[in-house]
Amino acid sequence: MTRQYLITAALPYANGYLHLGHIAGAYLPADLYARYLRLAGEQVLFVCGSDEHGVAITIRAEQEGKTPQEIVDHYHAANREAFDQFGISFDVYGRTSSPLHHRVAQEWFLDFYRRGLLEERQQLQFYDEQAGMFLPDRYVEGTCPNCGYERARGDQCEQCGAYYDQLALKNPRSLVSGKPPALRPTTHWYFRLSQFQHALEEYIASHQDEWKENVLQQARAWLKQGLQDRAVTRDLRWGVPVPLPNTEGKVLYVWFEALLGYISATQGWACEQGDSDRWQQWWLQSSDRQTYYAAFIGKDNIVFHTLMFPAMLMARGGYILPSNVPAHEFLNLEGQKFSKSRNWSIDLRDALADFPHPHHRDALRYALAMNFPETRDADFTWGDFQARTNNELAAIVGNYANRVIAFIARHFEGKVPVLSEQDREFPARWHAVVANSSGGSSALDAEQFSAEERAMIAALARGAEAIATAYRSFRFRDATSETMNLARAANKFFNDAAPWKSLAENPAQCARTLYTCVQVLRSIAIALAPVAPHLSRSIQQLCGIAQPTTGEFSGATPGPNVWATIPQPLIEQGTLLGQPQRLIEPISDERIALQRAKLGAPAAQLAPHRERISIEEFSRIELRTGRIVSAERVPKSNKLIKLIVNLGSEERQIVAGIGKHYTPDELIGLDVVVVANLAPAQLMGVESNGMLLAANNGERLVIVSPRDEIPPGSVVR
Ligand code: B3M
Ligand code: ZN
Repeated sequence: MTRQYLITAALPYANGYLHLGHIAGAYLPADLYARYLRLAGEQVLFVCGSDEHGVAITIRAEQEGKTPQEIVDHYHAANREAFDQFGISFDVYGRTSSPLHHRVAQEWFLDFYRRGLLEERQQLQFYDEQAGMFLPDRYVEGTCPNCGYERARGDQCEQCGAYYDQLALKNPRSLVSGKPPALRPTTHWYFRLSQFQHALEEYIASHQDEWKENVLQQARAWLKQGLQDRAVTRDLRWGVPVPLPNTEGKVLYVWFEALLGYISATQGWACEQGDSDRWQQWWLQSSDRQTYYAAFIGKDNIVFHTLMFPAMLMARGGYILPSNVPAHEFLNLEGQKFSKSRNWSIDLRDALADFPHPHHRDALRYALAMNFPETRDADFTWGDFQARTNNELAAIVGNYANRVIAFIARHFEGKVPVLSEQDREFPARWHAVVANSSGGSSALDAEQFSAEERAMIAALARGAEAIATAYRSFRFRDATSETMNLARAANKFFNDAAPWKSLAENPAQCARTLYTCVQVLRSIAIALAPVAPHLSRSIQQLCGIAQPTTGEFSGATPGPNVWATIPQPLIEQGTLLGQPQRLIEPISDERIALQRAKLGAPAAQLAPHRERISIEEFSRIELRTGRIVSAERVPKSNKLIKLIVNLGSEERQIVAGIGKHYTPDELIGLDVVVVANLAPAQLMGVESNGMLLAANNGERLVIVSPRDEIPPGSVVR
């Protein structure tokens, strides 16, 4: 029986840029899972795409003054590129606005329609008379019928999570005109979800030992309330048109068709593979194939993936159901909820732009993985990112790689040491011991391996297994910290084996130690590949591996089980290694301060960055410290102040536009920084011979002043 893994990650709305909360919620965990499984030789298909319909898109289009199509084209491309740069290794990234998806969604709707699974209902719906339109859920706001929250949306309450019919809202108002809406009759089609109550109860119960508690709890709460039939059409123009006669102005409900986006994306992938039926291998049940389907989502999508989608798949018949729905809780940012409107957010694309080095991007993956909101909400802070980059990835992994490579460069001509005659059997014995046992140190013969070697090999074997178990059970924080523990063990091995001592006393032993160190370096690179694929590749290259593997085999062609090789010594003696190098530059306090300063700051007022200049261009600017000796207002100007500034060798007259922010009195005696070689200028008839540096925070000017005592005229660089 073939086994395979279908992995989906919630289709992000193409109505905005992804932020790190989204990434930690669904995409990065899904990617870690996919990459680990591929490395373990499993057959994997990793599916995602853009959710391009619904009012999330039309509202955005109105805000930006664009058409919905322009909006989705832009954000689809932007999000796809950001995912790619961040190393999210989807096998396919589809779009729900594609003709293929429209066809698939309409086909499902018609199938349900013909088989009596949809019920046509006349109903009253909120109608905005001023705007002349029916109001979809998100265009109405009111008081939650469940908890009384006053700004609840038309279909779901953000406060308590309740999910209801819009007519249940109390005190409704239209978000288009702000007025209370009228009620008008309209026709919609309801999916008979209630018919699946029993089957879904059994389905959820069958996973009760395996699924996360938060997921089970939400699903059970819904089942307990009793499932209601749900309207799967809407009065809206943007979306998949209802494929029935006389339904002008009606589209399929976005959630109904978006869930089918996983299937249509797979169909698109199959077509690209040149075998349009191949999608069936992934979605249809079969007696000779076992598909484990993991649907990664954030916690706000639980009901759709544990109840609605399974019901649809059951209704259609012959389809597999999610085997697990490993929903994450929410990630906070520096102690507060992510909020784009308060500018308390980090867009993935901004983080990528500010940290362009692939190893820093991996560091961000690592820091996020160590803080995944797996069982409860978690917090991301820039300080933690810095500490994990500098004190863990750089100081433990990077340092180990550098110690090993540098030592070998210096003492072994940059090649994997050749073992002495007496150690000729060492690699074979190592292979044998990891093949014959799960690496328990008892299996390692004390006569054949030193105490340090025994500890190291056992750590590799046990670590590889522990990490694998953690990945397979969706414990990504554990998987990631166990991975770092391998690198810790490697540093300990290097310290304990002390090759700098044996170098002179016992060269054969020194060679054996460094031979071991390189093997371990490769092992670490493989173990790191899911969380830090770019870094993994660089380390493998350092180890002289020509074709690094980081888990990019797709479902069409599964790869070998590379994970199983972690405890093995696979690099040949004499292999030429890479040059010593710093793999991960530490992240400075300044860069972190810059990131923090962006949070909450009104983004519109931050001027965009300018084109880069060379150091030569910069050196043409003469900056010097100066001390203000006198200051007086320029007559008839409330802005200009005439200053005399001591520049050490001379006194300069400078006219500065700071009169609205400083009084002449408070300026006298102040140390400042002056552009000293600026061409003279006349300001309101007064000559100015230089310029003070000042920063503008959008509201006022702040003069730049040296923090410590410094003689006037000192050069500033
Ligand atoms: N577009 C909703 C969200 O981003 C969404 C998921 C669709 S999964 C089929 O929360
Ligand atoms: Zn509520």
